[in-house]
Amino acid sequence: MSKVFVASALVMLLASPVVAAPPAPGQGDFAVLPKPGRKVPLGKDHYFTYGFTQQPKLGTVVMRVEVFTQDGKRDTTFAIQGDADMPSMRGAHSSGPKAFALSNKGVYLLPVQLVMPGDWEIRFSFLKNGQTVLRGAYLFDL
Ligand SMILES: [Cu+2]
Repeated sequence: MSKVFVASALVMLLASPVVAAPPAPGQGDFAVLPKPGRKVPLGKDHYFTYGFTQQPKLGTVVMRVEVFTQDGKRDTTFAIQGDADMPSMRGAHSSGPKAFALSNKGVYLLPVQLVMPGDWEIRFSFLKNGQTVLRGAYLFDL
């Protein structure tokens, strides 16, 4: 890895925007999402937040997504899918795309199986009226 690459990667990290970044190598058309807890634009009229309900650990963890209109009203009209996998062993533990379930409070929830330590990725697909609005990936280490 060259010094120039490291320096430019560091600059990109420090200047990381709130909007989803362009896809990283190996991410297909899934944009790399901002950190959990941030507001992420979702189409023109919505944003969402996401994050695990607890610090992730080996076993079953729950990913939580909340969607809001730009003026802050909760929106439950999207269909959201999540697919967990390890990028370094693509396909070895893939859950395949699974639908998030809507809780009574209008929170989207998805149980995720984290079966070994290492690098993980959750790919989110947001659909509205059958159309894909956003595809984003959350990368983290366990
Ligand atoms: Cu693995």
